[in-house]
Amino acid sequence: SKFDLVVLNGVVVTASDTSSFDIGIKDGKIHTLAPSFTPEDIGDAQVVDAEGGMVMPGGVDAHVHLCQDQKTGPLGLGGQCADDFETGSRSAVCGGTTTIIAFAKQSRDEEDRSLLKVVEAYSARAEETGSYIDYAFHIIIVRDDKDVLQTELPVLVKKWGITSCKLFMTYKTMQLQDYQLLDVMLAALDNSITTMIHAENGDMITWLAEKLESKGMLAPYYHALSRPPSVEGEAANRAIVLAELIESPILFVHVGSSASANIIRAAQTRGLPVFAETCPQYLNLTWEDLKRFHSPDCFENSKMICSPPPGPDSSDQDALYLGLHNGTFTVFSSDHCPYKYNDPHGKMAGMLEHGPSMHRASCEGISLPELAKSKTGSFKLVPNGIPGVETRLPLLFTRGVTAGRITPQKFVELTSTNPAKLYGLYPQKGALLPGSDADIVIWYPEGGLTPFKLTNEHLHHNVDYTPYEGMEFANWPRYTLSRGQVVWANGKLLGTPRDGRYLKRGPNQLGKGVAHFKKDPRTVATWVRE
Ligand code: DUC
Ligand code: ZN
Ligand code: ZN
Ligand code: ZN
Repeated sequence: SKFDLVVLNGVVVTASDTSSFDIGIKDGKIHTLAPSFTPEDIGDAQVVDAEGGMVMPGGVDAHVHLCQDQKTGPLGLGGQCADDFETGSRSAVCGGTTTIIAFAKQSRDEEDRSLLKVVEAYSARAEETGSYIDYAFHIIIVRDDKDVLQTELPVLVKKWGITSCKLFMTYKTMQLQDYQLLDVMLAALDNSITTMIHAENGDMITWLAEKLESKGMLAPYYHALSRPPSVEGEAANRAIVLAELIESPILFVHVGSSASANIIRAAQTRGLPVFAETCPQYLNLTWEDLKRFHSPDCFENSKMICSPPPGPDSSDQDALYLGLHNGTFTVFSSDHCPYKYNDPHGKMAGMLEHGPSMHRASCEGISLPELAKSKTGSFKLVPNGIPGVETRLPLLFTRGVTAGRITPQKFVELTSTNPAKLYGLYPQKGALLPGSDADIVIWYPEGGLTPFKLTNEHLHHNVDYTPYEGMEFANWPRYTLSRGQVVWANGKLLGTPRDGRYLKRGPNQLGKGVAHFKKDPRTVATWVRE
């Protein structure tokens, strides 16, 4: 017949429009959108009836950590990601996400000089288990070997389609100084690679953490106090100044505070190509969540440690929702950074140094200054990160779309279309155009799902908790289609880890800003390459 599969009776939502359409899929791609198919159109195609539910391009989650081990952990200070490509992609697809971009990470070890070797090793990890959905890589660069940048960046782009790198302004084992940031950013720019920045002032954090430690303030809550919003704001401002100097686009990942969002918005208002990402934890958690479990000092609160931390109170959440609405934020990603709680390579790494757990100690009345002396545990040793690849879409749907804070179109733009454009996957991904991959998420129609309270048992990651335990969800992806196959339906996983393919990406399609139009011979960007 004309189509392999048809999606009927859906309210199709794209980044620009909402309209009732039937969708015909052929050979894994979108073939036709029409107001209503006739029986002849449908023929013997497989039918998915959306029953009036919203039908959107599948989620593109451009920020997930998978298979990062002790050496290459997101922090570089230990910790082992609980999810590999199989379990991470499984969790993603059950939450409506059909594309993930994960981080291949260089370390400071000499054997990691070659970025190509780093990527090859990471790719082998993905191939070992396979992935339920299509996947791509970013590269994290922590050294500025000029020879490597010169010879290997072009190969990363051409051979691997890796067109984005992440640079860190904090963490001893990853932090680049301003000089190095300029070096790598310029090399990236010359290869049309988008620079993603982890903007936190590493020296401020080290200084504050030492002060807290000397006072015995080691409980998980103090992680946030070691990283007040100005830590992020200062680094964001500095990175913008560096990027403007060489007229480089720049993208801020995991923006957690209004301090940083305001600085980013001011730069955007000046016409600079500054892009930003925020994540579920910053819209749904505050400093108070670091005191939520058991007792304020209990180590169990380390479940909520992530960097940057969420803002002190809900005023930052309101500011970030505003930023989603008004365009400050280009993309909304999970920053899925999966550590188990009850695992010596997970959150418990924060208290392994000596004997009894901080949990027991704090709950048995041993004072924290005493613990500090015995070095039982400390927020400084806890791997930073929380899981969220599966809850990303339903959380934003419930608290953003259902609550009326953002439109359905904005939801699609932030979770699918813009990440596809920003990371060079559009219109293969992030769109429902004829010829696009038939990656589709279909929501329950209104009243089709009774709102429910989430528990970790609902989820498909390999983590032993969710930060959103007990939160009420108004909707959940009912069907997920990946390249035309129904891989998730009514709570059942139908796909396999052999379904996903590696994606080579192109350059950022969101533009370079007005700064690039003035070719003044006095500007650094003009003479620096001569
Ligand atoms: N950066 C991330 O991107 N994720 C978790 C921790 C971090 O520092
Ligand atoms: Zn980061
Ligand atoms: Zn306790
Ligand atoms: Zn991350």
